[in-house]
Amino acid sequence: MAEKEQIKSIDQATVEMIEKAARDGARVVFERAETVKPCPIGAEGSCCSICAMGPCRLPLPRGKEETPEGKQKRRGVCGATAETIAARNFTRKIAAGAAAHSDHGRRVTQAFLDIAKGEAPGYEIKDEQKLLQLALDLGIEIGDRSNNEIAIDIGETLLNEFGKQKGELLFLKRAPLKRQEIWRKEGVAPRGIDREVVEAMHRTHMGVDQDYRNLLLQGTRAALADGWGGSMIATDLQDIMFGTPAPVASQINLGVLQEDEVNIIIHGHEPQLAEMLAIVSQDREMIEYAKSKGAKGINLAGMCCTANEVLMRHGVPIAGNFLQQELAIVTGALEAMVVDVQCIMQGLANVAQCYHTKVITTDTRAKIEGATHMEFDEHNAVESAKAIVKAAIDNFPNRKKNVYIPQQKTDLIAGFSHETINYLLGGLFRASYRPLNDNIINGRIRGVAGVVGCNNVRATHDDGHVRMVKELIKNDVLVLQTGCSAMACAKVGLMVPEAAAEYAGEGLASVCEAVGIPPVLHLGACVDNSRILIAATAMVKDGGLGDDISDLPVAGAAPEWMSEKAISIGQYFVGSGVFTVFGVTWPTLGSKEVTDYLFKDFEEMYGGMWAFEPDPIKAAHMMIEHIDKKRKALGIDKARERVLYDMAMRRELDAV
Ligand code: BF8
Repeated sequence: MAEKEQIKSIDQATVEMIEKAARDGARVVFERAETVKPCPIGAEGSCCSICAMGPCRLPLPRGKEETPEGKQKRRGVCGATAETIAARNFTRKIAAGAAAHSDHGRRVTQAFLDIAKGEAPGYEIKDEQKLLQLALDLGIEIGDRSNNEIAIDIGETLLNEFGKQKGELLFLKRAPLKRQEIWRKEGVAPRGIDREVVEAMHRTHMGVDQDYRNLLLQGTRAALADGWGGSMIATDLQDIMFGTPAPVASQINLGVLQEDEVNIIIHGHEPQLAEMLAIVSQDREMIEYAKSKGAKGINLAGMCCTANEVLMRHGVPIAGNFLQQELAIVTGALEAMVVDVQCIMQGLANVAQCYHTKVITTDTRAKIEGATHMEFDEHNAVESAKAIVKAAIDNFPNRKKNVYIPQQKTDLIAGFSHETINYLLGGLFRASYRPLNDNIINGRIRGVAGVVGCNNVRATHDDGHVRMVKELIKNDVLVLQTGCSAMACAKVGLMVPEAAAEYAGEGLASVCEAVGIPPVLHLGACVDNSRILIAATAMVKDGGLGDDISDLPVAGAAPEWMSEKAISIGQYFVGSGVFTVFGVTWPTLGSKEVTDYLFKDFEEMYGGMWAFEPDPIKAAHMMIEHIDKKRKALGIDKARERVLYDMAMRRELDAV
């Protein structure tokens, strides 16, 4: 029977651009995916390529149960079992994901120190309150010292977290006490960020750690070093340098590109360059220069997580998520695609050959053959950014005839940092999570879900995110989002307050309407998943919902994941006590023992566990079931049954 053709995207702008790419002869990811099929053995984690005696491919017997003898024989050349191979591959994914976020965190910390020392003109410390709070958290003296003096101590203390060899990461102390005890008991409290990544790589080298449980222990430790280390450091310092996000309105989708302006997309992850481009692209001198080339102005838009960073802090519009990156070039209206690190497809340079777009790499760690390299230097940020904007403007007259910008763009509200949620819920003078906890306890809000992660071309673009999130909010689950997942839901209009009345269950809608928030909150980029850890901790600390993150009626998901960073994120959520379900594919299916260990035994150890379910509606119901299980354990399941929304309750809500 012929394979059923997968719908490529639920997003009309994406569909139109895929068709245009085909007409223009540009090969994009959607087409490449048709010719390059995933290796089924590698996909389930059963291909070992860590030494030159292999690669050893150990497929599961198809269509029948594996016999004990067959299992004994299913070994690599060195004797490695399918369990060891699956766990090794999984741990390496965590190490790579943790390394990516943490190296991001390191560069941010170095930039922070440069700013504090006055060596990075053009930047400044924007959020003094958060700076002082962080100093208090880290036990750094405030006294009558200047912000820069305090910031130098903070920067040096946090930079030390990367290379630290013993003890525990400082931010672990932010977690609920019970969680810290679990980490110590299980032996997974990270010592230093780099140390855990390096040890994970060492242990997965040929002939080192060959006990899958012990391998996954190190995987958990490296992942926690990401969530409660590298990522959390990145989020905190970015907020201090560039401002803690507050609610901001903007628009999303390829329709934000402008036909008569110089279009520049900033794509990647670290916000230092994007922050400067946001300023420089509004510079009068630059705008005049653009006009001299026949454009009406300069239009900066974002893509992937950099987009989230500059959206959250400046309201810069988003052109699209991961699978739309090449399609932005296909519009024929993009003068420059400026990239730094992570999630940047090499195909960009190839697609750009069909159009006039300049692909500009800016980071010494990430170059692409065929792209123009213009190094961004934080010490000379204004000039570096101006040179990039000027290169884009110079490219405007080179536009060809094949310009078509799809119409689609959607309004959204973003900017929901932990601090903002605290303030919105509790008010300036009594900022707290109390109203959220109360509404969970009384059942108007059933629970909270973090839905995050990528697009994956092996599943219909955006479909998993949108269907899952709609199902969750319909069932009164408040949804927190980051990354490309947030963009998928923003594109269909779930991130405006009016979405509550249209899509949310009655309980959730009533709370959203009273507070004036959308039922789906945008918390930022992927490093900002650390905001979700802090939000969960704040819920525990506010009381009434148990004494650990694993007691909360919460769940996590990445329905369209593709990146190793997503595996690291999932592992640190699980290791922090959160039930987490992934879609599309699962990378340990080649070993039942390893999969059972992650899906079942982990719950005993960490209170959180993994699950895999490609159907987003079924996955949403697994999350709801878990939330209900936690409500029952807390003794608040009855409250939900009694919820009837009479006028008195609505008035009470209005007073929140
Ligand atoms: O860090 S969600 S595709 S852009 S990995 Fe990449 Fe995935 Fe998007 Fe951001 Ni996160």
